[in-house]
Amino acid sequence: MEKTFLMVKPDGVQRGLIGTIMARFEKKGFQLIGAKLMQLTMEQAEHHYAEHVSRPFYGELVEFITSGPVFGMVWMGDEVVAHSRAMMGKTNPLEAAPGTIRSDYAMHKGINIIHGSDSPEAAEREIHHFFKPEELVTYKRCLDDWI
Ligand code: DAT
Ligand code: MG
Repeated sequence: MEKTFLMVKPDGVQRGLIGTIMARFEKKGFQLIGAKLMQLTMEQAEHHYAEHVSRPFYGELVEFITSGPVFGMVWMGDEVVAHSRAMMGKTNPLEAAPGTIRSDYAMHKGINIIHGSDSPEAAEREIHHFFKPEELVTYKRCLDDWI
């Protein structure tokens, strides 16, 4: 079953949106298999955003993501990567479709509430980076036949 790594960014944590965001993924039907509050180190931030190292916004990006606690989550379900990207909306909240997380709760492209893996391969990499195997719990849900 596909997995993804989602992370409520420091703006979402400070604004009290962890529960609101988790509720969207729970109600959709995805299964939570891991979650934790983390204060990222500069090393973790640089590793996580390594693909953006040459972009002009990179300095601000790692500064922002280490500016306060983040809430990391691992969710599981059919095509959870694509579904969660759709539920998040485009990077720039101005371009995100109404009803998406970034459209509903954010205004600025650098301060956009949530991170989500952009492919199943990236998800595997990011889950491995932030979670130990024993921090993930898989279990049978009685509602799986209905989703
Ligand atoms: P996403 O988070 O939608 O996967 P991304 O991987 O292209 O977007 O970029 C990672 C983060 O970097 C993004 O969530 C916010 C920031 N960012 C991206 N493009 C930016 C830009 N043009 N100006 C400022 N911040 C930007
Ligand atoms: Mg990305």
